Amino acid sequence: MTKICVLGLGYMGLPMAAILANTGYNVIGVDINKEKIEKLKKGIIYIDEKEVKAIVQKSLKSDKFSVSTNIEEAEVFIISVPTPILEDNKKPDLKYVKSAAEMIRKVMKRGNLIVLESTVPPNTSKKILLPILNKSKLKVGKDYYLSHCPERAIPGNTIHELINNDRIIGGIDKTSCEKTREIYSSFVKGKIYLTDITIAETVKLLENTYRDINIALANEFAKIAEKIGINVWDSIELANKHPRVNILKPGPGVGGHCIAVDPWFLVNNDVESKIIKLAREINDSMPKHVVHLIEETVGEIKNPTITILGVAYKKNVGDARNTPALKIIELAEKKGWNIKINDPLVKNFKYHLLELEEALKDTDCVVIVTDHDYYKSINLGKYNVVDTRNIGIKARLLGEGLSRSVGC
Ligand code: SAJ
Repeated sequence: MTKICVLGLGYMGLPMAAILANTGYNVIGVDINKEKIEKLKKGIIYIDEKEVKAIVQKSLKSDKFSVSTNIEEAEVFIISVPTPILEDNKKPDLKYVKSAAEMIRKVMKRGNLIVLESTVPPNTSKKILLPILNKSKLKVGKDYYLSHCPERAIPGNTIHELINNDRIIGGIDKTSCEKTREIYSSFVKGKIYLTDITIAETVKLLENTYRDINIALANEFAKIAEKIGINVWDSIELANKHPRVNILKPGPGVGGHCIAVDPWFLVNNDVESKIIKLAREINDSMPKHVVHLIEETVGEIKNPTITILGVAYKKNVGDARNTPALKIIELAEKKGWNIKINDPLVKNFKYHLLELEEALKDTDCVVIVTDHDYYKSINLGKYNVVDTRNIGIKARLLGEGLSRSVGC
C-alpha cells in the first residue's frame, strides 16, 4: 500500500493523517514539535474534538500510523503546516512551508507526489515551493508531481467535513491533479474539482475572505442598529428571509487561525484592496466596541469587577487561538478593571480560568463573549449582563439600541 508522509500534525494535519491511515494507507506523521510526538506516542491527543480523538487513537493503535520528528522516504508527501501572518505588518510568514519543502527535497524520489494543504498566498506553490523542490534535481511533471489541495473543514466538525466537503485540487499539471485525486477520492465523499494550482490557492482565500467581509457587514449593521435604536439580530433574521440574502451574525470579533488571517494573503498581493482590509479593521474593532458596551453597563462604578464568560474563539470548541476575548481582557485590564474569567472548554489560556461560581462572585458585569451551549442553561437573571452573541437572556445586547421600540 502507498506510503504517505504528512508533515505538520496540527488541527488539520493530524486528523488527515489518521483518516488516511484508517483508509488503509501506511502513514507517517511528522512534526518538529518533540512534545507533540511524545504525547501522540503515549496516546495523548491534544485536539479537543471527540471524533478526532477517536479516529487518531484508533489509527495509532493500528500498524498503519506512526509518528516521528524525522521525515522518511515515502510515495506521497502532504504538507499541513501553519501559515501565520507577522503581527507587525500582516505579511505572510511562510517559514514553515519553506522548511517542510526543504525536508522533503532531501528525501524525495522519482514518482513522488507532493500535496500542499496549508492555506497560502497566491503563487506560493509556483514561486516558493517549486524552486525549493527543484533543488532535488528532479523535474516536476516528469520525475515528481505537485498540487495544492486546500483544507476546508471547520474546527468543531473536522472529521465530518474532511470526509464530506467538496475538495478543490489544483495541479501543476494534469497528471499531478489526477494523482492527487486518486489519494483524496479514497476518503472524500464530496465532489472533487480539478483546476490550476494558483486558482486552488486563490479559491481558498476567496472563501474565507467572503466570510470575513460578511461578518464585518453584520458587525457594522450591529453598530448602526444600536444608533437607530433597533435590534440587529431581529433585523438580520428578517432580511435573511429574502431568497438572495444571507447575512452572518455580529459578535465580539473574528477569532481563530483562518478567517482573521487568510484575507491578509490577498491584501498583500500587490493589488489595491479596499474592502478586504476594511473588513479586517471592522472585525478587529469589535473588542473595543464590547468594552464600550461594558462601560455603559457599569456606569459610575469605580474599578468594576467584570466576569468574562467564554474565551474560546467560537462556540462549543476549546480552541482560544486568536480569540477576541483576549483583546477584550487586555483592554479591560488597561482600564484597571478587576477581571474574572471562565470557560468550561478551554484548557490553555494566557489568563487564569476560574470555576463559574467563583467567576460570578461579587461581579459588577457579566460579559458573554462565547456562546457555548453551557452558558445558555445557567441563570444569570440577577446580574448585569453584556451579551455579544445573543444567547437569548436579558442583557445589554450587542447590536441592540437602548431605545428599542415595540411594534406590532
Ligand atoms: N463568526 C462571527 N459571526 C458569524 C460566524 C462566525 O462573528 O456569523 C466568528 C466566530 O465566532 C469566530 C470566527 O468568526 O470567531 C471564525 O469562525 P468560523 O466558524 O466562521 O470559521 P473557522 O475559522 O472556524 O473556519 C473557517 C471555515 N471557513 C469558511 O467557513 C469559509 C472553514 O471551512 C475553513 O476550513 C477554516 O476557516 C480554515 O481552516 O481555513
